[in-house]
Amino acid sequence: MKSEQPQTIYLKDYRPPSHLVDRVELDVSLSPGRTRVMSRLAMRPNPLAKKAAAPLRLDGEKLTLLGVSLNGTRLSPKDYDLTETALILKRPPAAPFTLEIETECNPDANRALTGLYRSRGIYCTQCEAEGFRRITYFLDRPDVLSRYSVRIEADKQDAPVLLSNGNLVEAGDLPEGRHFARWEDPHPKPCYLFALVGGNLGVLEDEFTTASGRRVALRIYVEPGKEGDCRWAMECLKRAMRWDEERFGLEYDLDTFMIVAVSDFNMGAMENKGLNVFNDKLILANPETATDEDYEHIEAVVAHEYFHNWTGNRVTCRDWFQLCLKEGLTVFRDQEFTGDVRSAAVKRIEDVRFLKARQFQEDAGPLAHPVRPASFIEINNFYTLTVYEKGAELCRMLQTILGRDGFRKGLDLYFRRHDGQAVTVEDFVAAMADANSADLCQFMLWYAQAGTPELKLRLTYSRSDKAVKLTAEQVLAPSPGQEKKKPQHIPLKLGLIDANGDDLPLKVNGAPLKDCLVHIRKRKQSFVFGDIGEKPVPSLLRDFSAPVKLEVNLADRDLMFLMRHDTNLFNRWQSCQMLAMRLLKKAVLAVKAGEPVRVPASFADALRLSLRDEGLDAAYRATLLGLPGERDIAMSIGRDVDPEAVHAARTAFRARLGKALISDLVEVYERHAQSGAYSPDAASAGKRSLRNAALSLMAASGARAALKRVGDHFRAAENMTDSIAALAILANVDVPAREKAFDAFHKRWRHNHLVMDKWFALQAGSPLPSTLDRIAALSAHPLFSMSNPNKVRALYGAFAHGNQVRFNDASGRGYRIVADAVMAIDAFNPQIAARLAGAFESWRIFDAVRQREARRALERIAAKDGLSRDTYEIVTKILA
Ligand code: B3K
Ligand code: ZN
Repeated sequence: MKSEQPQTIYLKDYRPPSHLVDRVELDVSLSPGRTRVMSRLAMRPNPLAKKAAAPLRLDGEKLTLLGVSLNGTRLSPKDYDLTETALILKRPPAAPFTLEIETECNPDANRALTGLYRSRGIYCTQCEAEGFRRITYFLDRPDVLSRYSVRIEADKQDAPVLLSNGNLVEAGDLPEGRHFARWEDPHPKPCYLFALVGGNLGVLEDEFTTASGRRVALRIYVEPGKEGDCRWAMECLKRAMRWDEERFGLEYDLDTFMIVAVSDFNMGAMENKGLNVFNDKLILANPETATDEDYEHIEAVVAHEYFHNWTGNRVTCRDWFQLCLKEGLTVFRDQEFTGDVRSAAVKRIEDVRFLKARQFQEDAGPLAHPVRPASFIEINNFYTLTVYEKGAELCRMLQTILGRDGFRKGLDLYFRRHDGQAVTVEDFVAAMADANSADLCQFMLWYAQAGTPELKLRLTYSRSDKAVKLTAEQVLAPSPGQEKKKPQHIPLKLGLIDANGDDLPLKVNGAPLKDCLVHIRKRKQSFVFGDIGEKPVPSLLRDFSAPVKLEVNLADRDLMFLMRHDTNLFNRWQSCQMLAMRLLKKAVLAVKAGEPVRVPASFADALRLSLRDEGLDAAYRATLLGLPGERDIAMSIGRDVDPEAVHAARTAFRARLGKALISDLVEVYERHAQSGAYSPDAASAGKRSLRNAALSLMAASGARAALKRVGDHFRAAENMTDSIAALAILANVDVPAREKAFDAFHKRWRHNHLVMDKWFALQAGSPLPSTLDRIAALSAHPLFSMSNPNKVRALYGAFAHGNQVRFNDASGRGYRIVADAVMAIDAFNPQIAARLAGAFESWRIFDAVRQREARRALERIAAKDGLSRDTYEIVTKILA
């Protein structure tokens, strides 16, 4: 363990910056091992800072200081303190001043992929959250906004393309084969939005005319030769730009918008002003190499980063505790975008499925934290599902409470008030409240209290009163550091359905209920709906109107009725999931008792009806076939979980269900065969998704003919979606066709690093016991690399986060494999190591044998010498 304990930073300790930086002039001379950075800062003391004449502390890490000048006079080392993490000017002037700092850094040695580094020879930067301090000494915090002018110089052959934020104002050749470019960004920005790129890049160009008639040049830069694979991303970008104008009245504000795709990137993408940098996985697509899922993902992330231009860049965060202000809101916006350009119901289902599987898990474990955390050790650990996904749910609840127009009014006011500022969650919620004259004080608790509220609903019908009584109780379990919690404002969208499947009008005290929405504000509260002539079936939490765990007294037959009749498509799916979960948990008990697993005929019949319902679109029907996953089942059981039993139960359940539905599945499979050229559009993708879901369930039945069909499907596949669907099925079964398929796939795609990631991931995710040996072998595969985050995610990420049964193998070997990887990666890329270590977060839900093994692995990591702050924080919190 580290000798000195990493420090915790608290929201309550926020102080305004001591100084402001009005202008930043950077002169960067790129060279692989020694890049020189000259920084010229126009600074002044911050009038809002409390302490006058405070020393000026500039953050800096892994830099070599070559010189400092103040107002043109070179400083001597006695004028400043230099530490591992800062340059401190002891007596900065009280009047505005110019500070010049010359430093050197080493992009080639940078494997942490934060600051300036090289990815396959391309210079690029990643500054969020605190990477700028690895480029030069600076007030590296989001509430210091400056105008930037950036001159970049490099070897012309090595880096013919030189980019930074804003507009290109000058470029030219220099002696000795070098050249330069100068970029100016007219918009003041925090340094985390700074970006610089240099390299040999091809470009795909296009144009967009904004609603007010301004022409914007669009450019996507990528490794030469891959420009054609950027076409989809370009289309998505234009769709997103149009959508933001139409839905939120937000136009782009520079003359150019650039995206650069690189292969080594710690996350998905980054919204640097006017110069987004992307993981190439989220840009490159063609039908042969990308699946429908990849296409949809690219669409969402291109849109997300673009949307940040307003929610994040024009209005930014005061401090990193406010991260959800930009991330939750921007995720909400990208979800709405996808819902509008694809199927809204399917998108909502996908998002809720993800939220419940992953964010609820985070909320239930040792890493639980509020959407706006109150403290952290390492901010990079807080780019979490809670901040992003639950953060988006809070925005969605605001829209549900205020209505679509009300939400838009709130957002308009937010931009009117705060354009060009660095603000807080309070500012955002105040704009929402003020624009709608709404009281959102209680709503603020959603930002401060961690954990998923449990919502217990009881419904009773009184024939004599012709009334339905709904009793709601919210239970807020303690989470780390929060023992007692206050009741939250839970918007509950509901319907009452009569025997014909029609929604009954909802009346409370004789008045129609607005938006079919009740507001639960107390710990226990009841509502009475009158004028109800017969006992209805309630449809509750429609569209998942709040991120809560729903518990309700509905019988299996009610759920089946809802699966068939609910007018709310989301809730048909939700009812199906609730019922399936009940049955799967029974299946786990059966497995443990050595009894056969059963699938009630009524459940199979209900699914069959939906499967045959041509009124439902294909993508939607495919979601119904997706049963709760092993992780969902384990979480629902909650303690002393035996993952082998969960796996066996779910497998047996699918086998039974597959058998029961076999002829329908074959029929669906055959009817949805596609001919003609591949198109990534939602309707075609939906058909492939239904067809492949049918194939998967068919194969689960174990029928020989079905497995043969999988092999045929693999060989006949004309696009990556179908290939991967077949390979994913084969990955899970121990048949000779499996190895053959993986070998053939490897042979065909070994030159495409993105496709190979899929090959690694499918093997790592396989529940077969041989997977543990396979991981060891794959980690030595010539195409595997520990320093490429995509490869680490494909192999170790898919294993630790996605393979419950083998990661939690009773032998403890799964834990050991991941712990070894965490320690190896931690030595050079703490962010990636910490994220992988997070896979241990649920260790306490498993049985004692597994807990002992997990603890051992965690303690081994914690004891490692020189462990990074990132991994230290995750591992100690998980062990606490
Ligand atoms: N804002 C970036 C994430 C930065 C993560 C830093 N560790 C991408 C995004 O959410 O849009
Ligand atoms: Zn984002």
